[in-house]
Amino acid sequence: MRTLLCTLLAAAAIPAQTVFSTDFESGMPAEISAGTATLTGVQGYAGLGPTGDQFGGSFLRSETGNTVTLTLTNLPPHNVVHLDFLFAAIDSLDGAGAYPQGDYFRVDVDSQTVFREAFANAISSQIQTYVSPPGVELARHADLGFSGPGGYYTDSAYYLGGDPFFASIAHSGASLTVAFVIEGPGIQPLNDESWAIDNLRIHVGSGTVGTAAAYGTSCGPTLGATSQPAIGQNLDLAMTTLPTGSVLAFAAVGTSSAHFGQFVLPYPLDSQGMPGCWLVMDASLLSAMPFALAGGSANVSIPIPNGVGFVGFQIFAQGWVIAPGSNSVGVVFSNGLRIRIGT
Ligand SMILES: [Ca+2]
Ligand SMILES: [Ca+2]
Ligand SMILES: [Ca+2]
Repeated sequence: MRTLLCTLLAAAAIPAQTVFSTDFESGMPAEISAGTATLTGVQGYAGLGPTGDQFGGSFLRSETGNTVTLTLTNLPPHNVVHLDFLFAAIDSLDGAGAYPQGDYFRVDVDSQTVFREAFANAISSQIQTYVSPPGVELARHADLGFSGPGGYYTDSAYYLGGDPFFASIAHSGASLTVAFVIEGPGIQPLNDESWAIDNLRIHVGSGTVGTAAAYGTSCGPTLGATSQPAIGQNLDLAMTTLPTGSVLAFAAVGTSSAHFGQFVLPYPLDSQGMPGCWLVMDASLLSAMPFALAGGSANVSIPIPNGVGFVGFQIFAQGWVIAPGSNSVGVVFSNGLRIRIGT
């Protein structure tokens, strides 16, 4: 079944591709125009980051007010770009406000600003506008080297590539320009405040926001999704309003809500002893994945393979429940769920 799913989905979308990657260990990449930024040892940042993607060796360190630009050309077809990098907020960056406050890390894609947030390290009352999602903040107000320790010179580290925002920037052109800068009214000299990036990687692919929407008619149970369908994640389905006496519950998943063999969907099951029930998908991928029954509801997690090749694909799910006495057959069907797999 998994093989079938993979085969079907792989044919449906553009595969992911890494089009640029540097850990800044082999000199300045030709694609980067660094201005006054230099390759510098990472000092106390070494080892911070998710497994396999940690600060190490050298990174590209810049004073505030200086722009670092990455230019890529001849990109393959895509509609989403993932800016994947580690970000070091070094020394006394001052957050939002007026001088010495006003230190905004800004990222422009093809000259359009896609990110501009203030970072604050110096004192706790300063305003950092960036709110990091889980897993993104690696260190905050820590002494990681450069100026200090002590005084205003604590440091912070972030895996900005792990922020879903940076993973799904709309872009489809054959060339890409990404400009990184800390700008604003608060810029100060290198040894007062600075920033750096490491493990800069650019991935392109096709990106889609996952959705799950109910359709069709139920003759008892209600099917819904409790997580967003996304590659590499479990899709969590829940059935509620189960008939009294339900003993087993199953999920069926298919690729069509229009045809099941020679039958046109939705197909009424009244003549099969299940009045008011309808078959609303073709069950071509799964016909009987069991739910866990608990009280009056039922839950199942369906793993979605981790590959951008699966993004954008549409599948259809329906629940069915064995409930003796609910009708002459003892089986009832839920509504359908139209599911689009996202990133
Ligand atoms: Ca490095
Ligand atoms: Ca420091
Ligand atoms: Ca400042």
